[in-house]
Amino acid sequence: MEATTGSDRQVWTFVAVILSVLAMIVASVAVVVAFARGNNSTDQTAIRTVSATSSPSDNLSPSMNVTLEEYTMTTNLDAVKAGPVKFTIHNAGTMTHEMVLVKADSVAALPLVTVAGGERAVGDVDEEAIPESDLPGEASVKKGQTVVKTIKLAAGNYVMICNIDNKQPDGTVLNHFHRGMDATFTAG
Ligand SMILES: [Cu+2]
Repeated sequence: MEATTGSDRQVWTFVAVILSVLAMIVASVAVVVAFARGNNSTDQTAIRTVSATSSPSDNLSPSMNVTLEEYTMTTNLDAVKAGPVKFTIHNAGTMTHEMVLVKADSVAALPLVTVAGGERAVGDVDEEAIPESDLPGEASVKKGQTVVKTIKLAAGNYVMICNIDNKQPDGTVLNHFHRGMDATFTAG
């Protein structure tokens, strides 16, 4: 009996040691978490202070990435800084695409070709009906290629389109803008 009691005591001492070690681990984790939270809130305060003292356009990027493919146009940003903007335009598709910049409020505001028989098919964007001053720049990009081009942009809303026509074997025209190759952004 006494031997058993002694053994029990040893077991309880062991359990007590394990519990204290666990308690210390839990306490350490709590301290680390509290410290991390504290750091985080300090960072957020710092960011808020910076934003409050700078104008919105100071935070805008002077460069933008554009990806072209059948039949989408995607940008990595919704807004850029007005002035010279460096466009890095990658064609991830299997045919030639273009990026034509138009200073316009929306895709719906673009003039469309309504008369058949001209240079462009009905429903294409009528680039010839857009004033030169609202066409700041464009770039043609072959499949798999990347073109880097800096284009000067006044502040305002912009639409980029690929207005390429591909004549199909049946004689109809496939226009890339029709198929959804457009994107919008602002320069500020
Ligand atoms: Cu295209």
